[in-house]
Order: sequence, then C-alpha cells, then structure tokens
Amino acid sequence: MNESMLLSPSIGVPPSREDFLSEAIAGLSQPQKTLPCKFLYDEEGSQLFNEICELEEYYPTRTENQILRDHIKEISTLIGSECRLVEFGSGTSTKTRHLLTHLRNVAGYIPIDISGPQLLASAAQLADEFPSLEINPLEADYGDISALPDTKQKPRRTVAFFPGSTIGNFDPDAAVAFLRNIASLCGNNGGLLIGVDRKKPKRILEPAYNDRKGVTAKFNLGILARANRELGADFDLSAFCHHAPYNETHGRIEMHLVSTRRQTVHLDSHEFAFEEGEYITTEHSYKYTLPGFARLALRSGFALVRSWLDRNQLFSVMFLRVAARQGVLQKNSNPLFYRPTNIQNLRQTGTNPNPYSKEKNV
Ligand code: AVJ
Repeated sequence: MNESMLLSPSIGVPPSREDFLSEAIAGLSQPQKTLPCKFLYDEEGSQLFNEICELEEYYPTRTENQILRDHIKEISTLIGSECRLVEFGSGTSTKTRHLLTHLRNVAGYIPIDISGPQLLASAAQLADEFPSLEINPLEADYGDISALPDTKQKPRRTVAFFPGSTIGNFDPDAAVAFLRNIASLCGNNGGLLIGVDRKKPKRILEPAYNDRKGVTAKFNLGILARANRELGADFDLSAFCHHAPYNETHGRIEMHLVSTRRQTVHLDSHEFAFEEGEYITTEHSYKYTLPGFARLALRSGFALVRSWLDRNQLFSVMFLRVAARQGVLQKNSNPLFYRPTNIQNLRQTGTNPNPYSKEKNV
C-alpha cells in the first residue's frame, strides 16, 4: 500500500562513463587541471559526503537544520499548500522530512539526485514515512534538467528546494544560469527555498573542509580512485594529497588534489604530467553575503522574500519568488529587500558579538 505513491524513477540523464571520460580528459588538459565535482558523488562519494555532514568542523549541515527547525512555521506559510516540491541534489532527503511534515497538502515531491542507489533508497524510505505523498524521483545531474515530471494532483505552485549551499559549487555566472533554469522550471508563482553559506573568517572555513579525521581528504581523493576504477587511469593515490584553502579574492573554498612529486598519469591514450606541488581543482564552494546573494538571485529572475540566519550568523536560508520579469527591476519593489530580524534581535539583546559585521559586501 505504502509503495503505491512512489512512482518508478523518471528517465533522467545521469552522466555516463563516456561523459566522465571526456570531461576528465578536458579538465586535465587545461593549464589549471580540474576534475568536475559532480564526479565526486558516486555511491561511495555520496556516503562519504554524508559522513562529512556529521563532522564537528563541518558546521553547514547542522546549522542549516537548526534554521529550518527554528523557522519551519514561517517557511511553510510562505510556501503555502498544494505545492509541487522539487529538490535539487536530494541525497538522503534528511532536511526535506521536516519540511514535508509541516507543509499542507503537498501535491508531490520530486527528489533529483545524481547517485541512483542513494536516491532510490531514500525515496523508498520516505514513501514508508509519508504513505499518502506522491514521490517521483529523478536520477539526473541537477544541472541538466529541462523538464520536471508532472504530479497527479495539480499543484498550486512549484517550489524548488536547494539546501546545503550546494549553489556554492557553481562559479557565479554558472550559478545565475542554473538559477534562471530553476526559475523557468518553476514558472510563474514559483518559489525557491535555498541554503547559502556565508562569508566568514578563514579560521572557521578552512577546518570545515580540512577535517582532522581526514574524511574530506578521502572524499576528495575518491575521484581519483573512481577514475582508476571506471576509466582505467593510473593515478597513484599515495602521491596526491588533499588541501582545501579559502581563496579570499574569489570568496570560495577550493578543493585541491596536490601532486606530492613529479609524475605522469595515464588516462585513455593521454598522458598528463604533474610537477611537484601542481594540483587538480575538484570543487569550489563559494560563500556569500546576504546582499551579494540577493543581487545574484535578482540577475537570475528571483526576488528575495525573506531570509533567516542562525544565532551565530554562519549560514543563511532564503525564500525567493520567481520575479514577474526575469532580471528586471519591478517598480516600487526593492530587490534587496530582506529583514535581518535575527541580527537586530541579537544586537538588542547583546547576546552575540556579531564577529562578522565588518565583512565587505561581494
Ligand atoms: C555539497 C557542495 C554543499 O561545498 O560544502 C563539503 C561539498 N565538499 N566538503 C560544500 C563539500 C567538501 C559541499 N556541498
């Protein structure tokens, strides 16, 4: 009975081995070598990422969860009833459970993830927990979606959920292109609930991506192991090490795999030479100020409705609506409108020294 509302996965387009091969060759052929971060998230990588979320140094997951819990009533009211909820990069759907418990009369939930096994296991689990919820999973690269599956119940609106600050993986121009696509997929009256990590001092950011247990290192090196396994490359995993510095100029964490010696790696018919200290960039994680992100959203066809912060102002969750005309300022509306109620409250009560108040806007 429970499974009846879990639809079989819609035909998505998860990247194939050929995609991995051609994108790896293209990335490693650049002067600054790269491997696209989406290939970090196979079954093993997704599991390691789940472990990262539990690390003491990795503040984003628990902080965002706390924000969602603290403001769930207001968030549910803003989203409203009968929405089609679409999650980009749903993983284990942990954050969504809370939302699904509070939203009224959800028309359907569409989790999208690049890791098929994790997607299907999580969707089956959710179907058990929410027997009357229509779940329509989509196995795909969320950057590559051109249409969304319909739900049986006609939704009043479509709301995208994009938690975790995963938007930070995109360079700003690509983030705009991605958000524009979300705006057009959601259509008029659409909404976006998004988690965005804030700019903050290196001393907090860097430990979050260079944890003492070495889980992030294992996660990062996993992409080389995957290239060896799936593409027949010959990366020597003991000759690369993980390093993730914060690049203040660009406002982003950069995940690097540093070659510890001069070496040559073979992939397909290609040879890639590494100097000692040369590195492959695998992932960027951009950090934003609130006004900086609101401007980026505006360029993408979204207007900020409301934003929330945790008490330490580490992370933000924002609710945006699809603007009537993409990227165009509406008369009598302030695109940067947000009420930093938390900041004011904390200043009034004096419970928080607001250590990041001096930061510059992006
Ligand atoms: C999944 C992109 C949100 O950037 O914080 C965590 C990925 N990489 N530690 C992030 C990640 C290394 C994570 N996102």
